[in-house]
Amino acid sequence: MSRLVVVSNRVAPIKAKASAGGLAVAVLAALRESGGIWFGWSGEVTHTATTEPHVVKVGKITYALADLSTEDYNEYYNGYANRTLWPLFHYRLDLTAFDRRCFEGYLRVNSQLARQLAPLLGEDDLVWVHDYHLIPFAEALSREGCRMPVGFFLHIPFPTSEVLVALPSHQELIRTLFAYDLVGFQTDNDLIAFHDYVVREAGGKVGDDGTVHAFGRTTRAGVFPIGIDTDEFAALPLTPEVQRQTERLKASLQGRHMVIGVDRLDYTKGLVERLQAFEQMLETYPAMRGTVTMLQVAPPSRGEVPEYADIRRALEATAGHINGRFAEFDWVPIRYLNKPFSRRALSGLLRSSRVGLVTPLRDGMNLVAKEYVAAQDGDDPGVLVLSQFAGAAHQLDAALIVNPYDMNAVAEALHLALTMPVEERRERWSAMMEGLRSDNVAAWRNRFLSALDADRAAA
Ligand code: GDG
Repeated sequence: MSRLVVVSNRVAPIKAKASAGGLAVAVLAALRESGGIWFGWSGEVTHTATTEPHVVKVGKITYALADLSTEDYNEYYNGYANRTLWPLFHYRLDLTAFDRRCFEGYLRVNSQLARQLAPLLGEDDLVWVHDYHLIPFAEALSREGCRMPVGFFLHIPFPTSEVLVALPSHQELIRTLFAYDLVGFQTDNDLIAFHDYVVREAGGKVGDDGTVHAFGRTTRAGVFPIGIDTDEFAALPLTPEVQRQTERLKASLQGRHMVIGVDRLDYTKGLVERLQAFEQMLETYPAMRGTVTMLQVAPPSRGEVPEYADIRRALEATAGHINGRFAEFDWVPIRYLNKPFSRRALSGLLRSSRVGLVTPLRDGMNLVAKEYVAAQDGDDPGVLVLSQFAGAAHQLDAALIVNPYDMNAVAEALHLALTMPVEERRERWSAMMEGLRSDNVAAWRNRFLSALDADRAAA
């Protein structure tokens, strides 16, 4: 069997797993099963970048970690990845900054990283590259003479052509996707947007068999919605420590229902709009005041990017305003926690909540939506209220699907969720849980890797 080599910008912390993002959670689950190499940035910023990665073996996984220089970090990571591609791919043209120097830094770091990985690779390996930081990675690997199959998975949305063409040098960037043997997206919409770009902007062709031709090259593209480790997540709440925490939480709620939101503190997650919808619900339904508490967990993220400081301030102001308006001496409507929790603690919080409110303005998939469902008690499950703009809405259609920009609609859905009879809650939950069990993270990994290996298997 081929060895799996995963490449991603950040590699999950080797010991502490406190606040891994969605990609790291999924990749770790995928690698734990088969073992292999996980290569990426160590998270360290040093005076000069490494020329050889540090290698650490933990169980079945070999971690190969490269350091970045300050210049690399500013141009490749904070600059092009987080201030250009992230906002643009999430349809936030208003927040998209473009700087040619950062684009060059992005290409340079991709080449630098490929040069460090190449000596560790063998021709039987399967290389799986993840996410928008590393779009040009396969092209850089082929310049190093690597010829094994290389696949790419985009965790975030692929924007429509009209948005993508606002990116200077968009052709130069998208052309590099064609150096992969397989390109995977989260949803049909993303694949359609990619095909549309190929045909209308690159003058290319889309074949019936998943092949895509443009820029004088051919690749294959498909949809591979990411899953979670459903059974593992469902079993997490059973530890005594989490049970104690749940008891404390229950005591503090004094019989009130809880609505929960869990998100990295990011402007794509619709946090301000969500709190405003909660406020709207309290305004429209005065009887709900004092009977429900909203808990928003929002660990800080990308703090050095100015737009993230802005969203943090806006969220604090909104939570403060709503609490000031509605709080009583014995009830506060919003509990806002700006810190990370352990996965176990998080699953206990999700399980204790009558409503999971997951309302991103745009999201590749959104694993929290899936984790919320997996964490529920099947006899008395909570209700998921889910944005139509999360990739997860394509699969979790038994959730209450909402438009996160429509504050009144979200407020109505919240009220419906809080008053939904148990039979309906059970029905919706069972339908979603079935899908989450079959389309779990192992299925995602296996489907992607067998598609990537298909040519070699057929030879
Ligand atoms: C990207 C895409 C796509 C959150 N707070 C804590 C914590 N988390 C965990 C959640 C979940 C993960 O982080 C977040 O995943 P999401 O999918 O919700 O969002 P992104 O980080 O934006 O992920 C996204 C994903 O990649 C995978 O393809 O779904 O669309 O944007 O697992 O539980 N974990 C811990 N403490 C926290 O406080 N331990």
